[in-house]
Amino acid sequence: MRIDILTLFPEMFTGFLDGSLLGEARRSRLIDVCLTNIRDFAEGVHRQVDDRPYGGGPGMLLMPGPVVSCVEAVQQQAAVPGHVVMLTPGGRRLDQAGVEELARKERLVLLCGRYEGFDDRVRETLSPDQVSIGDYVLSGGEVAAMVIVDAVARLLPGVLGDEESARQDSFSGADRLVEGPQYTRPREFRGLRVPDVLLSGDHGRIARWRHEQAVDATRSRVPTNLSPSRS
Ligand code: 6GU
Repeated sequence: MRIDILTLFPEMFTGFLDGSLLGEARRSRLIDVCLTNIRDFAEGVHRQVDDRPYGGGPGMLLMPGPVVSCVEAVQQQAAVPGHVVMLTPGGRRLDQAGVEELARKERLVLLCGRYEGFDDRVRETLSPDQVSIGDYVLSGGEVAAMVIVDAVARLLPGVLGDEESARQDSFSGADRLVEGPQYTRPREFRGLRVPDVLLSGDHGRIARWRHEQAVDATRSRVPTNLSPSRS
């Protein structure tokens, strides 16, 4: 997969992209991440990318010219056009099903905003997939883009090494359950013992116990929606 990240702050991504899972995936050519600075597409001596909102109001907006030119130039850099994702708190809220959908794309173009947001003609011109990572406000789309890259990358074949671990993750599979508790050595820690069933060697019983624990964990964390069915 190729992922283009369009941002005014490409340096924010350097440590993140070199990190263990992503760094390894990039070195193995499983994922190609390309950073482009939106400011490179600004005009004039001042390379201006933002301006005050018409009608008044706080802060600055990203101007449509540099943003749209940047997306168009980046789209020309590869044979296949990318699925354009605009990171904005007003977008559709990302969940694991949404991540799986993005992971099926051959190419993603992640458009990071700063300041108070984008001039709306960016949306009108590009018809991007508008995505939010949750109902809170970040100072820019960069951290949200990192969240998407991380969550998408670990679903790509070969990135995790163990394909089963992605399938067993919380929110994965048809039932979308969170994972229940897990334990490693020692068998007893400060008086807390590992549940006997996990030491029983009875794989059927262990699987049933884990499913019950996942259902309980899902029920106790979700306020009203998403009521998992017991089976
Ligand atoms: Cl994608 N951008 C910003 N600025 N804030 C957010 C967000 C995105 N998702 C949640 N909050």
